Amino acid sequence: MSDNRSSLLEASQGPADTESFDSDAVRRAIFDKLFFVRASYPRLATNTDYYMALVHCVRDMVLRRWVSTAAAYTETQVRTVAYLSAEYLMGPHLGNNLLNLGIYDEVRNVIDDMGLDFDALLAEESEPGLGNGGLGRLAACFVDSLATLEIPALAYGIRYEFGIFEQHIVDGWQVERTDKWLRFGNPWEIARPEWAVDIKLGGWTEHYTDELGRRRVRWVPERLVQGVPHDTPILGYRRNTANTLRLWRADAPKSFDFSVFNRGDYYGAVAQKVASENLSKVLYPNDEQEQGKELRLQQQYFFVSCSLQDMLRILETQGIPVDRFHEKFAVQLNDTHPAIGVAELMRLLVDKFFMTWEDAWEITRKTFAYTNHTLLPEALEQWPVDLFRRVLPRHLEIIFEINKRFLDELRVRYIADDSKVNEMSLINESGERYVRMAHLACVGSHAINGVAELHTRLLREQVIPGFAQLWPERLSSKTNGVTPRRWIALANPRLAELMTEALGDGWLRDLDQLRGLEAFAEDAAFRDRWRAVKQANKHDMMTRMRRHSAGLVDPLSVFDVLVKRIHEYKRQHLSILFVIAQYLRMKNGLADDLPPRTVIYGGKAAPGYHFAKLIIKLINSVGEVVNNDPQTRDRLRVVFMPNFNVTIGQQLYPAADLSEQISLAGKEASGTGNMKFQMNGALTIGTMDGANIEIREEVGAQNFFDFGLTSAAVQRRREEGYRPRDFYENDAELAAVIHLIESGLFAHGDASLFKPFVDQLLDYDPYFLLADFRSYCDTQRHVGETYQDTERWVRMSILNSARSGKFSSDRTIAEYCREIWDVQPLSVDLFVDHESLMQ
Ligand code: NBG
Repeated sequence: MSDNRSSLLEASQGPADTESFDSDAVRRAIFDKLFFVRASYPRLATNTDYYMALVHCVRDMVLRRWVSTAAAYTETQVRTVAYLSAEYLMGPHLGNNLLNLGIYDEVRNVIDDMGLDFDALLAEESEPGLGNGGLGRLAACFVDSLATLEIPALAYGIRYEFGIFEQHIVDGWQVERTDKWLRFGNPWEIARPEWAVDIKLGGWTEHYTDELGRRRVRWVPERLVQGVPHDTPILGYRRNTANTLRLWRADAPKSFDFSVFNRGDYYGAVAQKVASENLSKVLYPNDEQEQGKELRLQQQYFFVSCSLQDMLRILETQGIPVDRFHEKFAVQLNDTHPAIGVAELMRLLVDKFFMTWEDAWEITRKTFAYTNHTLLPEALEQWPVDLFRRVLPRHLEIIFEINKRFLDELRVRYIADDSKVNEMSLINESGERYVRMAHLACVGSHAINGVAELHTRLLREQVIPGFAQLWPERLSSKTNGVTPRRWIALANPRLAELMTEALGDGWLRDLDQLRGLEAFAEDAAFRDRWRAVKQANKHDMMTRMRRHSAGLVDPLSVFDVLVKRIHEYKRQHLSILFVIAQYLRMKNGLADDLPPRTVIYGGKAAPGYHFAKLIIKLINSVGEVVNNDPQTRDRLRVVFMPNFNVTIGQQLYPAADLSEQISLAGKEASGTGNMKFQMNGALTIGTMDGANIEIREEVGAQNFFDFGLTSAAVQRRREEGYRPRDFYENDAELAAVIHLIESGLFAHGDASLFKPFVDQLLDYDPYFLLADFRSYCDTQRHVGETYQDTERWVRMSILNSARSGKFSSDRTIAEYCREIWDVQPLSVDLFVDHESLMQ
């Protein structure tokens, strides 16, 4: 064996964990990869080359676990979770894999010793932004926890060629640029063309009687598309388990008819191929809003059908009969995007496997479970019946049949109550007819869940009351969580080290152990160290921000952070109203002796959401005035961090003193950023919305700054008739803030720019900013006073982290496993050598 082979094998098999880490072998392996993968050598190598070389070494180590896991699952035929999600916001893989392998510091040292900049290599990775926001990031945290808890799982989705757009800020406005995350190739994935599947689209159906006299349906499609799986390993933390993230790329069909070429229609044939590839071309950049675009329905059907066909292939490989589908797979629908799966599984079982409708329906219902992620009515997916028929003619028939049977059940149950039938029908018949995807998901699932307690209650009472009444036992709450591996250990190594020093490292897999920090909150020396960590993180952030914003930010100021998608219901504009109020106070010499503040915003607006884009412009415009005013700039700063994503989140959460979670109560299903801040020791100013309520419950009211109307109060106000102008007329400070915006001060004298903004607030204000303004400002001032008392603040900060155990996604996933999926962990043995698998 050549030297090269042996060092590669050593590196891929040797450093199974920290104890056996062999620095020399890893260094040699990196040089080998530089040579054999990048065709380069040290004098020529760029950071990209070194990054790729390192990734290939790490990949080898992960692959060994991946193949061992696949072997364990195949041999044991174990029950498996199939998570269906149109979005995964994974964040960069390299650091996370090093952490999970337990060799992060060791590899950093090797790279340092080579005279390279480890952080610069990590920064080479462009993150796969295959999601919009909370929903996609939740899916990423879930796959991390599934692997760490050693749960057999397959995560299915779409391999978008272009993920969420890159946000640039030009003259204060958001400008979108395409995200070319695949530009340099993706070393983490392995394509599996041998498992490609064909997908039908469009066309018509034919009903006929087969040779045995049975009624059958044939779907004659207008076109075919091929789905090619691209697999990425998802390693558990210090585990041998490496699950699979299987993303489908659309391509021309296997049976692509090249005869068109011969007929001379070369362009026609190529156009067909391009049309196929379009299906996985780009992620729709809207969170919480449905656009009803045909291509989007095609995307959803594409990945769901690919995934279900893939599961059928796995059944066949393992010799499991189709009628045990629901025993092999627990399929989770992440929101309604994959809800078409209910009709697709019915189609496969009835039309392809010739099952009776009743048998197929039983299997389908036992297979699926559905998570709802939103209370916003405009985000509940509905497809016009005509469009649906055009894309999925057979599925429309199946949905009509499901509906007919379902409505008949309702008619028997609720005699003489037609309202029930209209309310719960899968078809909205109130005007143009629509297919209601949430209802399809509810009817086709054995379990339905919300993502926080309040959200689930509002679902029960307001969104799907009929279903909740009909099947109360099916609806439950599974409060969201986030992975402490990425969001503490990787993002905040200083804090992680302090935690581990105090408690040992068990907290990484059992976050409740952070409770042990409570005792340290009373230890002055520990508090000093805790504070020093936060200061160091803020200092790092300051250095980074200097690149994005004019001037210097004071790391001793309160870092007040509001990062999430820009949306009216999330009320970034409420926060900016307070900033303007503070500015006015300072200008009028009324300023209290509150500590200096740096208010940091980040988040993307959907490209077609004009009001959200205007909010970004307002933030930047206020920043321009405040940051350049010598009278205020040392005490108040406004920074908008462009292109907020997972990578930037990892830098920001650890540097925050204050976490802003200020949605209108009753609108934010859960929130997950709120949890990341809490774990990293930020205090929260928040409304009684989503998981904020549960965070406050955990940390105690005295360690949480709550404000604003409750969801019940909002509802009451709405019923009474809300008049925002009353608040404006009765609050001089609020009126002054509004006037200042109206004056054109923030628009270089142009009074028209923010007029739509002011008009909306005064006469409509659908998100009750004016109603909550007073309470918010007063609470913000209370935050400032509290911050002055450093010892108290630090104590509160420690208690916040200490009591964040509930919000680990490990807890969430354990609940899904127990109460919805009925799956057990399977620990994986590492195979010793390849030969053992070859027999
Ligand atoms: C979002 C909610 C958040 C929630 C995440 C994850 C969508 C459609 N919904 O409040 O707005 O935390 O889902 O559950 O993105």
